[in-house]
Amino acid sequence: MAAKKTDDDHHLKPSTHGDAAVKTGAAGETHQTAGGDRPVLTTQQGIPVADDQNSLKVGARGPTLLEDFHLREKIFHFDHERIPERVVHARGFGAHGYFENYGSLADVTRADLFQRAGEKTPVFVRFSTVAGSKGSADLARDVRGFAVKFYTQQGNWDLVGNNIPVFFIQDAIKFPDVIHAVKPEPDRGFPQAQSAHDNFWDFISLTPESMHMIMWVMSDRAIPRSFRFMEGFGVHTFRLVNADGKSTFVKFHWKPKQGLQSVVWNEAVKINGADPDFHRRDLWDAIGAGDFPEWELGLQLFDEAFAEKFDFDVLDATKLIPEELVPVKPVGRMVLDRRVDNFFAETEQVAFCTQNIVPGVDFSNDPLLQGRNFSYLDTQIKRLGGPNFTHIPINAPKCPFAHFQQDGHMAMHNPKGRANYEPNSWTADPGPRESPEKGFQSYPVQEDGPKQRIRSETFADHYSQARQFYISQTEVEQGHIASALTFELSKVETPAIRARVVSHLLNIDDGLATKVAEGLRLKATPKPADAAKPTRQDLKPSPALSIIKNGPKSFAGRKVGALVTDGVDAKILAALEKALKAEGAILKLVAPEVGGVEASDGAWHEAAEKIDGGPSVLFDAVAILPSTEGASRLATLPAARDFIADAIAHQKFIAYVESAGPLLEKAGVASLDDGFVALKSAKDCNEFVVRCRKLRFWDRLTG
Ligand code: HDD
Repeated sequence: MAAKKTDDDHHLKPSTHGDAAVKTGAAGETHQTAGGDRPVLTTQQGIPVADDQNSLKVGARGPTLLEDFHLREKIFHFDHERIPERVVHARGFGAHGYFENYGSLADVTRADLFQRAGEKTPVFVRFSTVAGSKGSADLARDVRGFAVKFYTQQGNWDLVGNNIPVFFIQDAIKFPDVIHAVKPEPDRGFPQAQSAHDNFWDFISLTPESMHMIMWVMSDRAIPRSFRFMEGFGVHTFRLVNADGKSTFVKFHWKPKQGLQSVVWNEAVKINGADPDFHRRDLWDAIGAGDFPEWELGLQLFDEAFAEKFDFDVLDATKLIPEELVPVKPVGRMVLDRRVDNFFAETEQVAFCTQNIVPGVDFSNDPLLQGRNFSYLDTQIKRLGGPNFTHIPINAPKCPFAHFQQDGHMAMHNPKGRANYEPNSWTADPGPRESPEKGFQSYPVQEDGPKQRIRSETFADHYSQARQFYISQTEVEQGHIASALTFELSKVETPAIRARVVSHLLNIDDGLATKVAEGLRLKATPKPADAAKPTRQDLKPSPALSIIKNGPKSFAGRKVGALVTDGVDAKILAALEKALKAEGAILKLVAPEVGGVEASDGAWHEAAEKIDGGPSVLFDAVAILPSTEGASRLATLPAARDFIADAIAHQKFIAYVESAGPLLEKAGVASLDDGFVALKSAKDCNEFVVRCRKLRFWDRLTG
């Protein structure tokens, strides 16, 4: 493929990223054109290519010659295109944006990005699933990674979080075990991107510390509607340190301005088939349409005194601090406003490291965090091929930097001059020197104790917060947790493992354990698992932990799929589109043929999807708008009937016109509940949009 002529173009011009050393040589403009504006195709060495269609042969049907350097280079390069995928979080999607600071946080931190109101710091964010490989589907039931790289004026700060505020394990030494257990089983190499198998649940059932996290991953948090509608959490307790050296503990939160939203499991399974790229496409489309997603960064700040008296250990990553106890203080907003130009260069090569912190931020002794600080640097060397991965533009700081690390594979920042060590006594070009005033200072925490492999007693309560999470959910959400556990354990082939998991659930909530035991048809209820500490029954529900209680106030950023045919009522279509636009939502037309339909006024409307490729699972709500004739035609198409049947089963709001009758009947609609809205006028279209703000008509499930 011919290279585009852009500033970043490595094929045409030496790289201009960051370092003067690489700009030397040619002025950078190609001196050859193939006609018009198109540059001549060259080899990587810049040699113009005359024929890119045929290899060099002896005669028309003779052997290919080894001297064909263009053929050899082209195939050699292709052979080396792949780099190892991430050992976890392999499937991800990134975007650029900025963090805008609300006001000075100088009282708690000297971190430069938090000093001045309104200051913007560039960021790159990568969202991901954990277990699946690079080509797996987006809607796996899984934790989502939420990794943010802040390019601050004092270096890169990576906040490598998840969309769940707690973790499976308390000590990094168990990370390879939990990941081995969830990944495809080693003998058979499956299942892909799924926790519903024996190895995972075997490990979990033998690891009671995972129970709180299990409540989260069996909840709707693990099947988000989109990256845009999920929270992010730094998980660990970190420290903030101010200019006077005073330390404050902190937990980081990202709150989506768009509100929280998830899909239901039956929908997730179908989305994976209909559009395995559902999440990445959503982010790509939203940013492309100028509907930039936004999150507020919030801090939970607390001191040693709070940490001492809190019911749980703040160093235990399987615990959270309820927001009702320590409120989340909003300190800035992050806006994602730019797509990547090149997926590989940016999303694939970005290297997050928890060890990347800036002056004013510091670690805590959380043993999970301490282990992570080794793992991320180590894995980047394997993945990106050497110690110079910071020379890759997406990983390079955007502030001035100067150090004596040198050479290695693919070194791009090569200092000039003689000095490559310090101290040195050269006067001409001595290079950088350390600065006790400006440089990073570790918080001088006093540590003392015997060297030992031990888990603190304060980490021993594995069930109380799991229970607190469960009782904080709405009835609908509790039902989803029970169904998810039942589904997953039904895929487990070993009955003893199923029973062992239920024995833990008995320590969390009797009702939940009973539902799951019945769902599995366990012959006998197991004894509750031995618990190091009894489950506390007195923890109050924390409403902040429910998705449904924290839904959006508007339907903005959501999508309605309208099933249309020739003869669609032009007035209704226009009114619906207008009402959705006013709300900030989008209307997509789904038609029997992708070419489109002719509306009642003779106007032509192109379709976004042919019915087979646009099932209702891809939309937040649907509108059934065929003409009478169209409805009869659609009634013969299984995809059209499924469109409606699924929308009903997934508790979606459904707008319809009277002429849709024959289709609704064929789709098995027996009675129209309050989730259906008849569209007769523009007013009805507005009413439909207002109803959609609730996202789902949950009463259809419980009523
Ligand atoms: Fe991790 C990737 C988040 C525990 C070792 N992790 C990775 C990514 C995210 C997280 C979001 C993807 C980054 C990207 O998009 O490139 N990980 C977490 C969170 C954890 C956590 C929130 C617990 C609080 N991780 C964890 C432990 C270890 C690792 C305990 C090892 C001891 N994680 C890695 C890794 C990865 C990684 C092997 C794989 C690819 C990468 O780092 O760059 O180093």
